[in-house]
Amino acid sequence: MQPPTFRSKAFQVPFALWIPLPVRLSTVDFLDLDLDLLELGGQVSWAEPLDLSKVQDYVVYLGNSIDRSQLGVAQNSQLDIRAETPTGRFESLLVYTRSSLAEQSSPSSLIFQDNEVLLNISFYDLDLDEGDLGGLANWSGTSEELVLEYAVYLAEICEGQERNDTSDTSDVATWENSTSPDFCNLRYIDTVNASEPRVQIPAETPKMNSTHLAVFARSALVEQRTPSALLFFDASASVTQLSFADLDLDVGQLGGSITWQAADTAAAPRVLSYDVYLAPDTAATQRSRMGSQPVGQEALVVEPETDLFEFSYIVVFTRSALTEQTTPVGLHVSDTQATVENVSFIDLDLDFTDAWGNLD
Ligand SMILES: [Ca+2]
Ligand SMILES: [Ca+2]
Ligand SMILES: [Ca+2]
Ligand SMILES: [Ca+2]
Repeated sequence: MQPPTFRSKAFQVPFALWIPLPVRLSTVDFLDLDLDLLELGGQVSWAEPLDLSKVQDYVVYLGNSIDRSQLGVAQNSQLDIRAETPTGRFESLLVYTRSSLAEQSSPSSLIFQDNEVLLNISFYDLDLDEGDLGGLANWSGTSEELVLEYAVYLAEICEGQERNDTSDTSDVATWENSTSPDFCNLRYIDTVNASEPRVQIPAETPKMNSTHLAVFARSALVEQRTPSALLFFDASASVTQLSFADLDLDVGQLGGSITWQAADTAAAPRVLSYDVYLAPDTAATQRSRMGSQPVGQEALVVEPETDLFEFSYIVVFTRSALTEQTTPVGLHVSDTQATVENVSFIDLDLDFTDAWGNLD
């Protein structure tokens, strides 16, 4: 007897073959360990009849009231369903005992549960540079019964995602094209145990073209093909309107007040403090610390006679709970007042000289 395929019409057997066997199986058990929707995988098991004398083997199908599709034949009381087996339009697992003459006429059956893991992911970016990511990603909706671990990636939606299936109308294509997008250019972040559904993404992780965090659940059998995903927010927050008037009249020395305005981006609430440095350029890979201020104090006093050394920029970095920015806002220091124009300049800034005593 040829097993029907998925595309078969209602399964029909010549009447003469329906010879009932005296044995009927008890409970059929199955735990779906393929964690994608519309896909099954795992072990079907059943209790064998006490009298095995007439039993040759067991035939397992996916089925519904009018149709069925053979999954396999088992010699004992279990059958492994390979991962990624499409559920198709079926809702039950059917197990028939088979003698040397024929299959049982009515099977033992189980309405299976198609398990799917769909996570609710969140990520709070605390790397305040645009294009850098860093911070905690975590998720809920976990099932420790089904999931052993999670693999976490950065990903982007594949080009030409809007594929319609007019060219391929087979059943299989219909099942495989779920509404969730496919992801491309996956970049591995980490794998974590199911009991710890979170990942610390290190600061300075380049965003590149990634738009999503993708989390694949892994069961004892197989990893999901369709991940849960989050369209993440790349936080960025830099100070604005950085300014400084040098009131120290000596060449090569600074004195005065550096002022700036708080970041004006959506991520501004993630800024906790500001770090101020002197640097030779705006990249500020080399720098000399001047001081730090908490948010709310957008100014730093530079005491007179502060040496400029070889530096020519004041740079201000924002700092989050995770890290300091990589790319600061910079201001070229104009140290030109310290020439003959300085007399009139002093007259304009009596408050400053009061505050710091007499200038030399
Ligand atoms: Ca799968
Ligand atoms: Ca499933
Ligand atoms: Ca960022
Ligand atoms: Ca950074």
